[in-house]
Amino acid sequence: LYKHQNKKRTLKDILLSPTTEYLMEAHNAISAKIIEEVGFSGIWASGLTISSSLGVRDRNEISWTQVIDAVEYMTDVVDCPILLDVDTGYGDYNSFRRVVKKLCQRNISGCCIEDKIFPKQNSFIGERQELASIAEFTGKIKAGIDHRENEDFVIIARTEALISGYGIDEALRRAEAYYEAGADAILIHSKSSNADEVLEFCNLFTAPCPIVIVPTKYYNTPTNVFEEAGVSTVIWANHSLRASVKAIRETAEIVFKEKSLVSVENKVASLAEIFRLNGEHEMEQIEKRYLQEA
Ligand code: SPV
Ligand code: MG
Repeated sequence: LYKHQNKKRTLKDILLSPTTEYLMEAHNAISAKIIEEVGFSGIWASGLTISSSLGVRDRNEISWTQVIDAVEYMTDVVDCPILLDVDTGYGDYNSFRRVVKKLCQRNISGCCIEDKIFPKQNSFIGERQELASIAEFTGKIKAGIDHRENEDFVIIARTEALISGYGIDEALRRAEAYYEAGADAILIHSKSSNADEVLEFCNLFTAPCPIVIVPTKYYNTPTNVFEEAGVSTVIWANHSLRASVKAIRETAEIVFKEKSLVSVENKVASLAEIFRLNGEHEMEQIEKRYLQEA
């Protein structure tokens, strides 16, 4: 009851906390629940992994209402905040303000919007992806800020300037403009295999604004380097899906080959664990209260 009032911490708390915080990817309710139970303070609802888990590309092939429907299963089962990847905002400033309104109504804690062109492509494919103009993108940020219905709702502006090969000056110019437009944090994305450009950005971006990073490609950088650079929040962006894909394939291959469950039974989650995760135990309580003997 009154679950929505029980969110442990807001996304704003996480972004503004003095120490570096970590969000981990989830793409459905069961992965969200596991991520929260493990101890993460929040969840990254990834566009890449939600799309991929539904069998489609990270190119806005599912509609934004389908994305929100998918995320609603996640918000239903966790108390920790969920940051939703809304790609480019699914259209212009007008589409984005409606998205923000609906996310607030569905109790999603915040969103991250990127400065590319609809329909987007994933940052790790293609060469020089086109960026939105600063004027257009700051208009979108402002429209989102003006239409949030919950004061704790967070809008993170993500610049793809480094991804698109425009260099550090363009990334800084954009980040400063997005901060001025009201973004609660800046996500600086990079596809470099080392953290040099992201660390340079952290050093030169002096606005009093939290910085968020996604070290998918520069995963070798020790995490304390990000902490020392003052990074607010690190997103581990796709590892739940990648872990489950590998585990499903390995299990299926063994079962297929051996025509038997014997060697996998102790390697997969127990059925009891599945019933625990789907909340089956609560029915005992609820039946006592609502299921009267005739
Ligand atoms: C996602 O997880 O969908 C992201 C991060 O946006 S990335 O895949 O690196 O673009
Ligand atoms: Mg994405």
